[in-house]
Amino acid sequence: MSVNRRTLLGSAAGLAAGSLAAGRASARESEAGGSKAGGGAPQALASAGVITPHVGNLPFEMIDGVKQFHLIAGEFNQEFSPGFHVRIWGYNGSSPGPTIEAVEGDRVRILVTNRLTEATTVHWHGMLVPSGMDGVAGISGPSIPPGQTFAYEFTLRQHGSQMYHPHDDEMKQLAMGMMGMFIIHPREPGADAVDRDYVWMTHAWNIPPGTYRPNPATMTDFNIWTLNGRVYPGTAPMLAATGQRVRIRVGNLSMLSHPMHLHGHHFWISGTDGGRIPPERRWSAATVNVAVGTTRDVDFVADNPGDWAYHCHRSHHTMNAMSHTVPNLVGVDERAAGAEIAALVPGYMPMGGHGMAGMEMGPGPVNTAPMMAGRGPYGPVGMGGMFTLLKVRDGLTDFSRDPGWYAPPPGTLPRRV
Ligand SMILES: [Cu+2]
Repeated sequence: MSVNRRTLLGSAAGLAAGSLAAGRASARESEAGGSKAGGGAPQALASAGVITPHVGNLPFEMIDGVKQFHLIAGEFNQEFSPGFHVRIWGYNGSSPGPTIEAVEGDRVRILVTNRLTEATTVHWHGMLVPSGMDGVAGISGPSIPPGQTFAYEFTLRQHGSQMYHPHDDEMKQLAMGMMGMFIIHPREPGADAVDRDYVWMTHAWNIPPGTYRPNPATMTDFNIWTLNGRVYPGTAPMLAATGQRVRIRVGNLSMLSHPMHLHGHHFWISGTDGGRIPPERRWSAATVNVAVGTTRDVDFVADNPGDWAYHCHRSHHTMNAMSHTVPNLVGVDERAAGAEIAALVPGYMPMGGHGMAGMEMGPGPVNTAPMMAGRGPYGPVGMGGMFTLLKVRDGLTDFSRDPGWYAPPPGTLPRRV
């Protein structure tokens, strides 16, 4: 269990690359709530590489000293939260696509198979690649026609949290979900190594309730806000044992910025798409704005046991499909009218005039996510969208399952006076 990332990544070339990749994939799947977790090995690996909840990391093969990855662009169904399915585009069956993870100095080859009905490219966002490998349609090099596979190949001259996305029919392809993270570890992480290294991609979608495909023509009117292609309460919690060093990396290729806020801890803003920030230039905060087209890494010690919210601080971004075209009813007593309407429309509930946070959504259109949902030990959570939890527990060793709700010690709950 004391294998550190440097030892592990350093020895990666000497291992059967496929088995390492497979081990990592199963560690990620167990993190995402999947069932493929094995015995102890994935545990060790989980603390060595990045963890991309719900999505996992892309396996690679070592071929003549080159790490070879394979991205497959295509259309598929994805469950954003229980019962809410969307028809979107992405890579290898998910949006965001699986995280590509490598080490500064690696030679990488990324095969890209295009199973879309239109041409695509991959742009390596924030990465120092030769001009011809930059993936801008019409300029850098050829686009990939439908049905064909092209190889991008370059040497990683940098470290940091970078991204990948198409630069061909970009507005539609990004809106449909084509994006992923490309994490490059420093060759010598030194004191910068962490125990738990989480990766999230934010995204904004316009999926009117009752429909299945995002509308890529939307400019500002989004109604679904995802973390790794999931909305709360469908998002997995992040886990840490008390005292562990944790990193959270966030990439944003949506059309709005997301101020990501962590409860119970201060963090150091420790990296951008320009790479890791030297320690003397880091900055302490509890919120970091992840602007459009950027990434941010934050590092902290999980020294405060509990269940801590982690969310975008734009409050509409922690809601699911909102009825935001209804009149403003704040201050209106609509209960009498609501009772009359409910007699005609079973399940109708007046909303807007009184607090919405306790409401459980009644029957509505098929295929959408309730505006606010989730239930905790003290009642309704009233959240959706870009919201999840950091669960910090003393002596946590099993990271393959949710440890349940935190039990606050006596004297640490608000009391009635
Ligand atoms: Cu946001």
